[in-house]
Amino acid sequence: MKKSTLRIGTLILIISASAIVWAQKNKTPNIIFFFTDDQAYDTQKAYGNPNTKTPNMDKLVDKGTVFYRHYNTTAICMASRANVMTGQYEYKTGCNFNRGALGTKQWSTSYPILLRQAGYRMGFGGKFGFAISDDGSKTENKEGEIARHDFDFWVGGPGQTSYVTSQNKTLAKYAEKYPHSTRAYGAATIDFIRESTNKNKPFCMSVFFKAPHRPVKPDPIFDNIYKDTDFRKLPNYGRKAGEHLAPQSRMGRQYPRFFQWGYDKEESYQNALRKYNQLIYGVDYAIGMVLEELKRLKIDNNTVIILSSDNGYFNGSHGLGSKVLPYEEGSRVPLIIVDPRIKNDKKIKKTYALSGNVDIGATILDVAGIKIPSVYDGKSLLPIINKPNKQVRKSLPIIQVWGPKETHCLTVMDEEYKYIYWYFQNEDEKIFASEELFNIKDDPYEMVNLVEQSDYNLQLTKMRILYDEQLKHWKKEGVKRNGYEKYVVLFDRNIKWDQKK
Ligand SMILES: [Ca+2]
Repeated sequence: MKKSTLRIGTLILIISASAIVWAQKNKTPNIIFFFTDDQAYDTQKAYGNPNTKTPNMDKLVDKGTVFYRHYNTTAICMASRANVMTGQYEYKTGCNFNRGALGTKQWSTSYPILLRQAGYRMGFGGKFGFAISDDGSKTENKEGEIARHDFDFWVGGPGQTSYVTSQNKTLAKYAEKYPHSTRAYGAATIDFIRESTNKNKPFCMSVFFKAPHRPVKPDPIFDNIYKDTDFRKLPNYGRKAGEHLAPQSRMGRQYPRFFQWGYDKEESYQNALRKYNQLIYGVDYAIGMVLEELKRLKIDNNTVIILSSDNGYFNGSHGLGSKVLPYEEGSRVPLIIVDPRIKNDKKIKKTYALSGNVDIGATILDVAGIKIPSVYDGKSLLPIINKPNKQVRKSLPIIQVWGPKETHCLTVMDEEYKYIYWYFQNEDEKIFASEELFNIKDDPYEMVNLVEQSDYNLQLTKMRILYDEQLKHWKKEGVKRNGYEKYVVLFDRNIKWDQKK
């Protein structure tokens, strides 16, 4: 009797254990999206910088897929954040600092709303970065105030937020242990994960770090990390390496910032790079806190992790500082996706397939098993992770209509080339509308404009066609508010300047 009871007991144990394994295998995956602010691609060893220390981001690289040609379709905070959440280009969101808020219609199909409807527990931390309203107002300093009601857990803040934890209302309770906000976001994420697992619900956490955005105030506990490091310079560093670029590219705040932010002198360059990378080290530490917790809770095998940034950073490339412009250092950023559901040996480790910030929202929906709305410009990147040499898009735009009008331009890229059209003219100063064509594969630092080289006529024609198609899409689907309508004329290559004026 005793023996058979034992056998039945063992059998039950085996059955229930396999049921748990089965359930875990088929369980809805959790999602953690780490989003940094102003992190250039050149900030990790995986992207070619030997001087950087990012041990936890390196772990993501080891387990995930590294996207080498990932771009922000608008390379500045507010617009980029709206792109990421809605899966739509800026001319469809109508949202940028000096243009206006995101409409409620666009927000209604954002990934946070759709995942929550599908039963996910939704968390948000950090700089939300845009307002949501239909009255066209920018609602300064109210970013996130409407969105917070669409999340189950909220440690977000309006405006730029603060590196001082106690100065962020929603984060203040972490201030004693973590006085610098970067680590506090790690601690808050851990709390959210614990709450969600206790409730037995799949979760999606978006951690929008403030770092490494200015002010230059890294966590002092990491002051020693780079104190002896001398950062190398990219081949396109310095003012001379910008002389061949369109004059319009020098007409915004990016140009004086080369001097203002100290990239011109060796000592101040090193100091700027040390502090900038120290801010990223703080993010790396917070990511490490979260990874450890996932492992401890044994949910790391069912949690998809995405790491990216809202725009790049010039750090002196082409004699520029800051972001905004469509050149590589301004618009290209890291993207790493870890999907532990795919076996390591089958996973694509790195890809040169073109991807954009609009693809992140679409990918998150796909991970959650939710149909991607037809209004999305973004495509799921999961097929790329699963199949070598797979592409999900043939072209990608970069939209620049922020700041001084002189710097406004539209860019298109395909798998090899980048084409930029600068519409602005000032005949008195001999500035004319111009085009730039770069072969990103052979010339990743954009040192040779191929427009005047007859050998590249065919490629130029091809890129002009792609450009015209993009503008047609703008005309057809762009919002009719916040001043976006006029660009279908301004950016038209075939309309003369006199008619544009
Ligand atoms: Ca930013």
